[in-house]
Order: sequence, then C-alpha cells, then structure tokens
Amino acid sequence: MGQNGSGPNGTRSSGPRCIALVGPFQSGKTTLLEAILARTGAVQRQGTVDAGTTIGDASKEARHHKMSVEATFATTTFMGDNYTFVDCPGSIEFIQDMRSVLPAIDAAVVVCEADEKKVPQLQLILRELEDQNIPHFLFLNKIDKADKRVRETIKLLQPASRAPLLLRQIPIWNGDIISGFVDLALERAYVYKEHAPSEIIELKGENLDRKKEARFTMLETLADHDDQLMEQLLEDIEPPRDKVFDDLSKELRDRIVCPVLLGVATRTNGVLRLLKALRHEAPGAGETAQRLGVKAGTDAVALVLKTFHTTHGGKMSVARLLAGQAGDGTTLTTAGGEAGRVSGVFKLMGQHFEKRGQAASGETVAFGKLDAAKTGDTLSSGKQPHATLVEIKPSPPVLAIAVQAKERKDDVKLGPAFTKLTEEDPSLTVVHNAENHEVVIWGQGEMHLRVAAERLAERFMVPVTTRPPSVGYRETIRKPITQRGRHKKQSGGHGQFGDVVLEIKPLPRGSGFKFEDRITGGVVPRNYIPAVEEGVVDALKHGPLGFPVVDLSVALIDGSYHTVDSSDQAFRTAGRIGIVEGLPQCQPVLLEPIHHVEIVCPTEATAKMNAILSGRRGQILGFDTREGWDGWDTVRAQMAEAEIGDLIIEVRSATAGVGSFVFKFDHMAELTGRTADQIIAARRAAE
Ligand SMILES: Nc1nc2c(ncn2[C@@H]2O[C@H](COP(=O)(O)OP(=O)(O)O)[C@@H](O)[C@H]2O)c(=O)[nH]1
Ligand SMILES: [Mg+2]
Repeated sequence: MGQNGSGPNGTRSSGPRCIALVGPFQSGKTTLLEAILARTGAVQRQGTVDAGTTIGDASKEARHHKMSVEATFATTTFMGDNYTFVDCPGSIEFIQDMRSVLPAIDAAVVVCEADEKKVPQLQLILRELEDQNIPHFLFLNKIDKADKRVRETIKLLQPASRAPLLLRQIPIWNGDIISGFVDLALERAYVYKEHAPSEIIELKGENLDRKKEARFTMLETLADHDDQLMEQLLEDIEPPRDKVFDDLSKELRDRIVCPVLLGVATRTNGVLRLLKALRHEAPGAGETAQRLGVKAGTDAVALVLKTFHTTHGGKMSVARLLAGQAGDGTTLTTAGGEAGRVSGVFKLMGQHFEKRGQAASGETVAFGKLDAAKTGDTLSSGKQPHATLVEIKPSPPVLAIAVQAKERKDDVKLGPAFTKLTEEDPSLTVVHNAENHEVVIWGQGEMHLRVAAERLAERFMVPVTTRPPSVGYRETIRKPITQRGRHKKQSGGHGQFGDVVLEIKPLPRGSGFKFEDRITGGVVPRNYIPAVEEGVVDALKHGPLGFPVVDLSVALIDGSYHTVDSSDQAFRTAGRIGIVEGLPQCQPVLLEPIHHVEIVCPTEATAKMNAILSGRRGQILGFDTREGWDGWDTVRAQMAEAEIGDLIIEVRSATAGVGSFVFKFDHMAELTGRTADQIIAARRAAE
C-alpha cells in the first residue's frame, strides 16, 4: 500500500487527519470521543458524561448544562498518524459551531441511535454534510440497548440520508443482547470485550449464513456504481477483498454511499474498527485541501475552525493547516489582509492546551494571539493573502433577549465583550435599539442565549441581566381635527409667545409623517416654521398611548406672533402643545408590527404548527412541502411580533428540536380590545 497523499484506489491516505463527530443531541458523541481517546491512549481512563469527567464536555458551561454547547477538539495518535477529533454539539441551537468546523475536516462520523424521534435531527445534520460534500460514516451507537433488528433500524434511518446507508457490520445476537459483530468486508466475526479490543471468533452456523446474505446486500449497493463488481456478482464470482475495500473507500469519498458501523461508546465497543475504517478509507488532508481549492505551494494556508478568548492566555484560534507549515513567529494574513504573528502553537485536548512545536500540513492546532483571525477565516503566510476558502452563513436568528450590565460601572465593558462574543459565535448578533435604549442579542434558541449570557459573565467578566426585548409598537389616529397650540408666558421682563393652528389628519398605513406649511400672509413668520415642525416631531415621539405616532399629516394653517416675545423656543413649545392637546381627540389607536413567518418542520408536526399559530393570533396563509426536503413542510403565516417573541420555544418542543422559522416585517396593523388595553396599561406602568 502506498503511504502518500490521496492516490488512486487502494492507496491509503496518510498524515494528520481531522475528523468531526456529529449527530443528534444525546446520541453519544462526547462519549465516543472519550472512548477514542481511551482506546488510542490519549487518556488513562475513559471518563463519562454523567460524572462530568469527559474531555469533550470539560468546559464550565458544558458541565453546568450536562451537554455540549460548543465544538471541542482533542488530538491523539493512532497507528502512527496524528488525528484531531472534533466533538460537535448536536443541538440545532449550536449548529453554527459544527458548520464552521465541517469545511476543514476529512470526514465526519455521524453518531446516531435507533430512535425514531431523532430521525429528523439526523436528517438535519446529514443535510449539512451533504450540502458541504463531506464524506461521512454513520456510527450506530448504543447497540447494547438495541431492541430491533439492525436491518429495521437501517430502514428507519434511511429517509434521513440522501445516499444509501451501507451496512458494513451486522450484530451477533446472544439471546436478547448483542455480543459482537461480523465485519462484512473483512468477513470476520468478533466478540465485544468491555474496554478492550474485540476478540476474533470463528464464523459459523447461522452467523455465517447471515453474513453471506448481508455481505451480498452490501456488495450489491457498491456495484450500483461499479460495473465490474456488478458483473462479478452476476456471474457468482467472489470479488477479491482488496477490490471490496477499494470500492468502499472510493464510494465513501465520492459520497455515493454512507457506510454504517456499529458500537457501544460507553464500553469502547466497535471503536477500533471505526478508527481502522477512518485510517484506511477516509480521505486525507491533501484531498480536503483540493476539495476546498487551496492553492498548492510552499505557503502556509489554514482555515480557522473556532476562535475563543481564554481568561488568561488571550485569544486562541483553532485552525487546520491545509498546506505548508506554521510555527511560533509565523506571520499569517487573513483574506482581508489583516496580519498577525503566531505566538505559541498548542496541541488541543478539550479545555487543556499544551505548547508544542511548529505545525505541519494537515495538523489541527491552536495558534496563540492572532487578534485579527475570526471563525471561518482563511489564513495564509504568503505575500498575497489567499482567497477566502469558504463562506459560512449562520442561520437566521429566531430568539432575542435584551441585556444590561448588572452594574453601571460595567457598561463600558459591554461593547468589547459583545465584539468578542459575536466573533466567537457568528450565529449571535447584537442590535442596538436607539429608540428605546435597548441592546438586544439575537440567537438560535433559549439555551443558546442563556449560554451567551453566561459567557458574558464568566469569560468576559460582565455579569448581565436579561429580559424580553420590547416590541416595536406604534400608534396612529383615526379622526382628523384642527387644534390650536398656544404658548404664552409673562415672567417679569422678556416674555414668551407662540401661537399655531394645526390641522391633524390620518394618513394611509405606511405613510409615516408629513408636515405641511400652509401659512399665508406671514401670520407666523417664515423663520419660526422649522421650530414649529421640531416641536410637532418631538411630541410625536410619545403619543397619548405611550408610543411613537405614525401615519399622520400635520399642517400649520394659522397662528400669530409677537414682535418681542416670540422666539424659536416659544414656537417649538406651541407646536408641541398643539399635538399633545390635539392627539387625544383624534381617536388614537395602537399599531403592532405584523411579520410574514415561514416555519419549516417535519410533516408529522405540521398540524401542531397550525394549532400553535392559531393559538398565537397567527393568520395561516398556507403550507407546502419544503423544497428539497423529503418529509418536511413549510407553513406560511402572518403573525404579530409580540407573538413571535418566544414562538421558537413552542416550535422546537413540538418538533423534537428541529423546527425553525424565518420572519420578515410585513406591515403595521391596528390592535384594539383587551390585548391593546393591556399593552397600553403595561406601558403606563413602566413609565
Ligand atoms: N447504553 C448506552 N448509553 C450510551 C452510549 N453512548 C452514550 N451513552 C449515554 O448517552 C448519553 C448521552 O451521551 P453523550 O456522549 O453526552 O451524547 P452527545 O450529546 O451526543 O455528546 C449519556 O448518558 C451516555 O452515557 C452507548 O453506547 N450505550
Ligand atoms: Mg456531547
């Protein structure tokens, strides 16, 4: 076997690998990482998720929530090769961390279990891999708890994958439990040993028959894309073992099939076979660099998978080197031309960093102190920056919280903390709302935002309080009137005098505000008119119901002045008074923002979505099958902003965590009755 690069069939790729562990929430990714580290000798004892002793969930937030909330990296050695494994969080709320990692990996291991409820989540994750052309294996975990035949499980999972699932191993049953497996490519039977490599046993009897049948099914699937193999099968010729392995590897790399391996992560069962499959069949860094379009040469080219700010060590950028070498002192430039010098190269082991020497092509390491590097950036050491290798688009946000520093003195620290927060996680956005002096963080769900707030406190030292953001209510008028605004003050010497007559009229929805000057004969001198308008505009910021007033016109039609006592200030006040006194007589009415919402969900949840939308004053416009997504629907509706506020929480809980939506402002609509009264009363109480 050749040892170099990504040669033709039969040539094993060598050199450092980067492999992501992905899959639905709770399927065993963190446990599998721990098993891999134990099996390859990187840790002495296999930790457990339940005891909080794993490398993958070592961060404070992960231990606190007993789930992975960000990608964790660990580097180990297997049979002389360097492997970095990335434990990616499974929840849709933290999918951005996985998305940023995927482009740079050689292959993914999709950890899953025989659970019907998790099929939509599996589909969601497979779709990310399929869209980014990443070769992937399925690791069917928790088979110690299996209660159905593996073939039934494959049938259950198949709809989640566009590529055919290719069963590579079948279990050996011992009564009701699985005691080992048959590898269909090797044609060998193994019995599982707890925390030790499986032992080869003789393949005979019923197991031999089942192997023959399952192997034939596997070969048939492979033969769909290999005419020679098809001929051999038709002529009953046993294909050579090497040929089968070549095909397995080729069809994995071409993403024609998705091979399925079995195991029990908690007991380290099936882990060695998984590692061997990765070693022999997964592509190497050379092919990955090609897939990404890295310019070959001597310059270092690296992709930033994640950046984070450590409390003491400053900024760290986890990056995969796709070409060249980089060490302490290497200058790396982003595609945008911002340069930085590497200060320290670190080997990754969960929350632990170990200083190491220069990184070679293919390795995944953390670079210290690259202040300009952001998650997703392409870095290079050449004179000319390398073109951006990938653009990673975050999902549109679905939930927001308004935040405030707990202590006033921390206000100045908030800005820089937000910058770091959104740099580390581009699926968070911060919006400053000038109208109501609110700072709002938008994110992917409840837990995502909770973790963001924790990070502000713990990583960036700004404890914050959070509350729901305010809704963009407005008010308008229904009835036109003409109103006088008169300001007269005689206080000792110099007095104040301004007098205006305003014609206030409703305008159609969406018109905003118009001011008209209809003064004739100079009853209000020209130079005071802008001041009148200013006074009017100022008063409209806060209407009789407590909200900004829109969709009306105000015309200045009459008035009077005083040669000594009139001033800009006096006319500004007169304009104000005209509005403040006039609007309550114009039948003010509340306006609320209505958005166009599109929910995507698995079809079985569509009826529930309709119920949720109706329960939230939504107007359902219709639903369709979701384009390109088998078994999913898109439900369209118009919905009040107030009701969208925490909509995602209900959508997620009705869809086993996979439903989502996008929304866009559509129009403002009048709101009357009890709901409106409550909103107005709440506003008064808050003032
Ligand atoms: N019975 C059984 N439980 C497992 C196995 N792998 C993981 N678990 C348990 O499943 C739960 C979720 O595992 P975890 O590794 O945190 O899943 P993750 O969310 O995918 O990282 C934990 O309680 C594990 O102990 C397995 O192979 N068999
Ligand atoms: Mg985990």
